[in-house]
Amino acid sequence: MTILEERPQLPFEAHEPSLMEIVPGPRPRGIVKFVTSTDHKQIGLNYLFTALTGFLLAGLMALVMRTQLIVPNNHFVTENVYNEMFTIHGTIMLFVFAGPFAFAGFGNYMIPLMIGAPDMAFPRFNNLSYWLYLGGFSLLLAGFLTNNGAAQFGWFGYAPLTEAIHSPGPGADLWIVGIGLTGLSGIFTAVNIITTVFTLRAPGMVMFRMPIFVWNILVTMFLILLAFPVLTAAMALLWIDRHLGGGFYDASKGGQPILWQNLFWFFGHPEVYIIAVPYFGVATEIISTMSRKPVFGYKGMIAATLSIGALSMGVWAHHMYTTGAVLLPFFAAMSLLIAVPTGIKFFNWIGTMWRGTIVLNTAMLFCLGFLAIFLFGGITGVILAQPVLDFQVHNTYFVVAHFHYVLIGAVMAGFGGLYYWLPKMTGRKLSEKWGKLGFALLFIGFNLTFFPQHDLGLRGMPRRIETYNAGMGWNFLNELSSIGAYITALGVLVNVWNIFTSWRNGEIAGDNPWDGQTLEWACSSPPPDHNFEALPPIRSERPVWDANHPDMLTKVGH
Ligand code: HEM
Ligand SMILES: [Cu+2]
Repeated sequence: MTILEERPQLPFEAHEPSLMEIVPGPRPRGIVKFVTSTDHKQIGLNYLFTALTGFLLAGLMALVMRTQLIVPNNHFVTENVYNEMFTIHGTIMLFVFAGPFAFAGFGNYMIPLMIGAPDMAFPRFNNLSYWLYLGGFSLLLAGFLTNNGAAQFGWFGYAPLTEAIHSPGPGADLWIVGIGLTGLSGIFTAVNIITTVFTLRAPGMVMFRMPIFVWNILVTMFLILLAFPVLTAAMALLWIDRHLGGGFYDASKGGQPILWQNLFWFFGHPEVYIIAVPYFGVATEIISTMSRKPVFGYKGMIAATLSIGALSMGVWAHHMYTTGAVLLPFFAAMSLLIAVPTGIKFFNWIGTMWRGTIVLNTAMLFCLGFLAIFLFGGITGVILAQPVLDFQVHNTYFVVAHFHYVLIGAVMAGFGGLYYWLPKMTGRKLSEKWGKLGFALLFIGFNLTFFPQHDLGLRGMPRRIETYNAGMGWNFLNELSSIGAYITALGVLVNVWNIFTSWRNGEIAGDNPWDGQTLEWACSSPPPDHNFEALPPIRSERPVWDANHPDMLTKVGH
């Protein structure tokens, strides 16, 4: 049937309110804004602030541990307290700080700006995600207030140690629910970001013109969708075991403790990339801007990220070599394969800097720090991926050194991101003088803390011990490591102080302080509620550069 009549004009259609119409009246401020805002920028800031708080608290716990270990036979804290410390330190660092800082903090703030969107696809859902995350963080901390204290079984909570009989009391339950809530929050954020990227890109912003940071977050969000539900399920089963008489992980009831390890690491290995891949994106943006060049091998970079994502789903059992329950050659081969796309990325980063006019400011220094530290962690990773070698150093300080190199490599890029993007968020630059000092302290302190731990591992010092005897040959290296931790802490303080003072008194940044290339530099600093007054034409992956340097247009090969 064909309708011949004109569609009747309804009166309200004439001035249908535009999506971004400014609501008149006073805007919420301060705490009310913090609680109620659905603006992706405010929510991004909430995440950044909360994650940094987590970093500081977990850092304090690290200092407690390193103080305990500075001399042999020390009694600074008891064994139980030491166990609580490494469990909650690890859990907060991973679930509250390192992951959400990048994918939810920078991700929320930057993705709509980078693709020319007014906000996220589901702003209220976004607000809910933040509150779930804050709730999870609070529950993890609440464990310390209970009679038996917080959980003490390590961040990967191996069965059967987590069963009610071995870990009685609410500390372990708070840990389960706390992780569950941050996991739900991550899943919701993933749904939100994926929808935003697929549906809200500005005209001209085709997928292959999106900044690498957006691509990396997109891949990360798919990894979250694949991995986090498995973690939630594992936690739910554990809860049933503890409270409803289940026996999933309890051999005496016909269950299998190794089931926990499989479920946990099926999540836990991708988690490493859920943490790292967004920081790869941050580093790529900074390196390209500060080298004043487009990203070298843009599509190769995206392909490498996609294959890292895919491979990372198939290597979980390299955490379980010594259980005797896994097919060693398969998991070793898969693990080694991941070095290939990661290597491609390193070549692309170097290629981006190659013959560039490099601006060696604090943000860029942090990226160079990231390259060096992450590379080193990657190399010890290749060592650990060989079963014959892993059997020697499994559960020693060699492993502690390895994963801190990987994770703190990522954190370096995160600090770089703060120096790079805070001017957009606050309108003010951070002090370069304090920034460089903060970088130097962090870089030196970090290496002093963790480099000696490789040797400690080779000398047989097991991880997760609260003290050791004097005659083991471990004294000097532990002393170095603890001194390094204090220097690292000083470096963190200098950077945090710089952030807060520059927020008020820093040099005014202007819209585009770094001669940036991607869309976030086209709006004012900080951006208005609706983000953009006008968009430059988007004809390549660096529209702002093309608009500002018409003589040096990006060659578009696609
Ligand atoms: C910056 C200074 C840091 C210091 C001094 C530090 C120190 C420590 C210490 C002493 C342990 C316990 C080792 C043991 O007894 O086995 C530990 C464990 C751990 N740390 Fe850190 N850490 C730092 C930063 C980080 C960061 C940034 C992350 C993650 C992003 C992280 C993640 C972990 C994890 C996952 C564990 C394992 C916990 C467990 O065994 O269950 N750490 N750290
Ligand atoms: Cu792994």
